[in-house]
Amino acid sequence: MLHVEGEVERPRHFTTQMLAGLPARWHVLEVSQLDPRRRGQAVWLAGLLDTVGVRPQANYLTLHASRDDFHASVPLEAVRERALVIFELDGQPLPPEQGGPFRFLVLDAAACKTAELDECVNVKYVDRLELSAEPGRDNRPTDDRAHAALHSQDEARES
Ligand SMILES: Nc1nc2c(c(=O)[nH]1)N[C@H]1C(S)=C(S)[C@@H](COP(=O)(O)O)O[C@H]1N2
Ligand SMILES: [Mo]
Repeated sequence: MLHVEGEVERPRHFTTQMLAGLPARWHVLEVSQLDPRRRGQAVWLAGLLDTVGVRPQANYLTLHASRDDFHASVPLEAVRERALVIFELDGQPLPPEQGGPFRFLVLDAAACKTAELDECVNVKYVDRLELSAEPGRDNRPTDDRAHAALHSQDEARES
């Protein structure tokens, strides 16, 4: 389940099926056309936000993955028009090896640690999108060692 909550008019959650049922104009049928390293069907963040109604005081978007306790918080305006949630692959829910059931994706994110909006913000297993006035929880790695450790954990899990 993907929850969208915080500074929104109508907090709600989505299942894979509910995402699939959103208007076609909010869907990207094959995300590899926008980012060749990713596959699957996605919905634009802007579409999700449209369904909940963003309050004017919402300045930050925080992505929560409770599965591995990973969190990232970014300025909403920076991602509003260029982020997606990937939710389906080959007609099935996105598998966990690909970061499913829901994976956040920012197009043209910078390389890790080079900017606030880096690839580390492509949160896997995201289960909650939280809008807030102030920055939210963020435990992305801040130095090389922490970052390398996180990636080796990732590889261990994926192999
Ligand atoms: N839930 C979760 N999402 C995560 C991470 C993580 O450890 N947990 N690592 C991040 C980091 S640091 C990077 S660089 C990208 C890597 O994604 P990729 O392996 O698909 O390229 O995922 C990001 N999303
Ligand atoms: Mo990263």
